[in-house]
This record gives sequence, structure tokens and C-alpha cells, in this order.
Amino acid sequence: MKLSFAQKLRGSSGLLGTLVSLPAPQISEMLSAAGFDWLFIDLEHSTLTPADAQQLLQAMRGTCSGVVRVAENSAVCIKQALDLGADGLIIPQVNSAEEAQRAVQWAKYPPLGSRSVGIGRAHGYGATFSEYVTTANDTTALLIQIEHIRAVEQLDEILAVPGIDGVFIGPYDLSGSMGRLGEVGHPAVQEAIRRVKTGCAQRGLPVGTFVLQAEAAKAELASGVQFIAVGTDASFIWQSGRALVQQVSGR
Ligand code: 3PY
Repeated sequence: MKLSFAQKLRGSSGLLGTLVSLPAPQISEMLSAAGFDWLFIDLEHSTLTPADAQQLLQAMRGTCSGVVRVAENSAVCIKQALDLGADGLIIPQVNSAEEAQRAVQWAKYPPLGSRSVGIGRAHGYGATFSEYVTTANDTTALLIQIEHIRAVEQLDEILAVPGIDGVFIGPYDLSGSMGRLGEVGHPAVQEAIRRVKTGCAQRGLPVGTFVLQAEAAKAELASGVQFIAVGTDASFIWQSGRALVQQVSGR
């Protein structure tokens, strides 16, 4: 049986993903066939629409999970992404307990939240409606992004909000919010990241993050993050295309 991403997060570590930003189902077909555990389908920083996200999810193979980062923390973005069948959501820029509570309200069905009821791909277009609405709170992962120093300062209050299934650290935005844009290795940024990881560990909440290279991913997984997104579809194409041009033509 295919485990939900929420179940995988609770039961395993080292979940390897990558970020998908291009609107072609062949991309998620290839990346899931390549063996990634999960794909981070990014509607915040790309031209992907909810319809594109649905096609990307439909093309995925095997046991790979599709986690959608919504464009913003709003009722419409959250319900559309869940109804089209996302295995989990990443909510960007959650900077206070109130913002975390709003995400839970929109992402979880009553009594935990007040997610509105629709019939979509997630519900088997109606065929599996009852089963879906009774299990979705448990099987769809609600991941909030901690990516601003204000959020780190209010970490305890944010993590105490019931209904959050995990945290995804955004190191680049976090570094920017600390006046060190892109300096993710700076000691002050690393200290903020360490505080988030420690806070999550104390509450038993899975934590993940984003890195650009394989070596950094191995280091993060060794340090105990449960899930990681490495690189992007666009960066894979760019890097291998660029390397090929250099090898063949020396340019
Ligand atoms: C960040 O590093 O800020 C991110 O959101 C990565 O996805």
C-alpha cells in the first residue's frame, strides 16, 4: 500500500526530494521514476498554476509523494491544492502563531479546522468521498515554512499550534530577513536554523529544508533533518546542459 507523505514523515527519515517549477508532466514523471521520495511542486516561485500542479501529480510514478507549496497562505490556495490531490502542503512565510492557526483552519477538516468540502481529484471525484474526508486530516501533511527571523523569535508559540505536521526551513529567505541574503552558511543564520531544528526536535515535529547540492543534502540528513529538497528541475537542466557545452566546445 502506498504510504501517505504524512505517514512517511512520521515513520521514516532521509526523505529525498527536489523542487519542480516547470509546467510539464514529463518532469514529474521522470523525477519520480528516478527514485525521489517526494517532489516539491512550487506554486510560490514559478508560473505553475493549480491545473499544472494537478497534471504533475497525475504523472508521478510509484511511491513518490507530491507536496505543493501554495502561492500564499490563503483559503483559496490551500483548498485548491488539497482538492486536486496534493499529498501535503508547504505554506510559505508563516511568521506568527496566528498565521499558523489560519493555515490549520484552511487545511484541516472539522473538528480540527474548517476546511471547506469539495469534490475533486483528492476525493476520487466523489467515488471515495467518505473515505477521503474521514482520513485527510491524518494523511495530508501540513508543513509550515519558517523562513523569517520573526518566526524564529516566535517559534515556541508557532510550533504549539495543533494541526501542524512538520516544518520546512527556508534558509535563503531566512538569511535575507537577517540582512544576509544568500549567506546561508553565516554563523548567525546557522544559529537561527539550529534553533528551529532544536525546537522541532523537542516537540517531535519533522523538519526539512532546501539545499542546492548533493553534499549539502547529505550533511543535512546526517544532522537529523527528516526530509530534504535538493536543487530544482530547472537547475538540473541548466547544469547538465552547461556542462555538456563546456565539455564539447570548451566555451
Ligand atoms: C528559502 O530558502 O527561502 C526557500 O523557501 C527554499 O525553498
